[in-house]
This record gives sequence, structure tokens and C-alpha cells, in this order.
Amino acid sequence: MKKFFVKWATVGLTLVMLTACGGGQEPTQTNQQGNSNQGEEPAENETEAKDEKTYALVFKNTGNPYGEKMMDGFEEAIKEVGGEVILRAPDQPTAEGQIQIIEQLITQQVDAIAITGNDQDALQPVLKKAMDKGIKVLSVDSSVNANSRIVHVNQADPERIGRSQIQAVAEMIDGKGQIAVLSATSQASNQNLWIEWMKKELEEPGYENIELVKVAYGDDLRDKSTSETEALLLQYPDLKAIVSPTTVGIAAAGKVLTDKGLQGKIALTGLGLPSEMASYIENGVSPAMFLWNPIDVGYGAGMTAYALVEGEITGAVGESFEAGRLGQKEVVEDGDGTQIMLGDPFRFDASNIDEWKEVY
Ligand code: RAM
Repeated sequence: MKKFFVKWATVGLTLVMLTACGGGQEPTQTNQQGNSNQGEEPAENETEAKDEKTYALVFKNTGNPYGEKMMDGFEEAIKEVGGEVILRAPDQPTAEGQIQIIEQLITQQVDAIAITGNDQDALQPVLKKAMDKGIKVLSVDSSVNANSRIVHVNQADPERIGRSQIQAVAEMIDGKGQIAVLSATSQASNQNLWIEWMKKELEEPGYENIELVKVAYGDDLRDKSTSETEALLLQYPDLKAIVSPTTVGIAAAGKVLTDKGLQGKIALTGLGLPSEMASYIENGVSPAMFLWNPIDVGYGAGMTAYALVEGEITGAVGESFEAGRLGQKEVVEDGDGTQIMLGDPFRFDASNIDEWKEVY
């Protein structure tokens, strides 16, 4: 089926899904698996349906438009290759919530689980249990440790993600002043890795006059990110910039800075969805920010899950497979484990935000 993939068809499909998705609607406890007959004997004429493989994606938490875009991409991939899709996320971005969902997916005997981990290590027992039952487990976006997965699907090089945010903020504040990071949860492995790279970049020559005063955690919840931003402003009256490597955090900070009329006084950068950040780029609160295509991240995870389930790859370094419209992808090293690397972070500013704000 993949062979007959036509690029314009998928672009069309993506646009239809984006339109259907709309903006800011309540999402993601979506459950489209059609497995309501769980535990019942399948009727004879259901034999064909039973042969269909089931692919689950578990995101960090509900109510995150970035997660919804990833889900759109995951579903797009599975529709393309054929299979049932289950899209899940706990209400809160906790490992406990994800463990419950994974237990349910094991009971449902899904074929693959792609997980955006809320914790690097805490999911290991349940993910090992899933793998022991033959379920293909991969992490995507926020990795779990190498023992908890077969392979990780990485949106972009963490070093480049971390360093480019510091390079951008340094330019915005002319290389001097206090900066703070507004992150997601303190356990999020993707944000924690990017922040490590930010700190390494700050050790390079040229950043002597920049002081990172605090890493705050908004937990990828809009309200908490808002109150954490307000707390930063109170605690650090001389703050010159906020770097928020989470789409939820940066959008919340954008609103706070806008409402307080702080454009031009406190700069904002980080990782944001163009659709949520366009107004803050246009009003000057955020001169520039970065991201990759979250639909492609979900799509890449779907294609990787398919390749694992079909036995095209086993997650070993050097293997490669056709990832639909993303082309050929290779399994490469990632510390103790392996990964598939998707793209580069892309910079959005006043010169290009208009082109992207309708896309994701
Ligand atoms: C948030 C989530 C997600 C991260 C993006 C940049 O939506 O934390 O995991 O990749 O931001």
C-alpha cells in the first residue's frame, strides 16, 4: 500500500484532518479502535477485521494541541498502511496515568504502542511487560530509557534544539541579562535533555554576561504555565528573557507578556506551534521561536510502528525502511539504545510565520 502513496493525496488528507481538527477543541481521549467487543468471541465474518493490526499512540496528557497534531500524523500513517488506531493520553502528564493506559492496551492485545514518555524510567516495568507479550514498543518525542523500548523516534537533534534556543535568546538580549527557562514537567525527558544542551551552550565563550536564574515547570498545563510565568516576573524584576521549550509553556508566557504589555522589555523564545504563536510573533513579544512539524513526528512514529510490526526492522543500528512521505529512514545509535531521527528544528519569525500559522 505504501508503494502507491501519492504525495498530494496525503497533503490533501492532512488538510482535511487539520480542518476537521479545528482550533483548540477538547481532544484526545480519542479512541478510534473499534474494539468495543473486547473480550467477546469474534463472529465468523469478523475474521478479516481480527487480522488487522492495532497501533496505539499514548501522548503526555490531554488538551495539548501539539499532541493532537502528532495524533493526526500517527492516524494518517496507519490509514495509509492499513490498521486500527488507538489514540490515548492521561488527563495529567504523569507516568502513573500512562501506566494505567498501557495496562489497558496490553489487555486489549494491541500490536504496537508508541509512547511519548512522561518519565524516562518509571514506565519500564509496564513497557517491558508489553514487549514480553510481543507488543512492539517505541517512544516518540519524549523518550523512555533504552530498556523500555525497541527504538525511539526523535523529532530533531537535541543538541541543535537546545543550542539554537540559547543562540536566539542571546541575540534578542544583546548577550547580557537574566534569563529563565519555563519547561514542561520536571520529569519530561525531551525537555530535560534540551535544557542540558542549553546549559552546555551557555558555557561557551560569549555568554559570560547571561545568567540563567531559574528553570520553572509549567507541567504542560496552561494554567500552571501562566502562574509560573507570573511568578518569574515577580521573583526576577530584571528578567530579560524567557526560553520555553514547550509549546504549552511558550504560548502561556506569550499571553502573560502580551497582557502585561511587556513586548520589547522581556523577550520570549523557545519551541512553539506557529498557529498558537503567530499573534505573539506579530506583536513583538516573541521575535523568533522554533519547532518541527508535529504531524510528521506522529506520522514517522506510525510508519516506524508499522515497520516493527511487519518485521521490516527490529530496531538495530543500520536497518532502514520506507517511512511513506518521509522517505527512507535509518535506525541509528542513541546512547544505550537506537533511534530514528526525523528533521531539524525550524526557525519561525515575522518573515515566515504567516505561511505556517495555518499548517500546524
Ligand atoms: C509540548 C510537549 C512536547 C514537546 C513540545 C515542543 O507540546 O512537551 O512533548 O515536544 O512541547
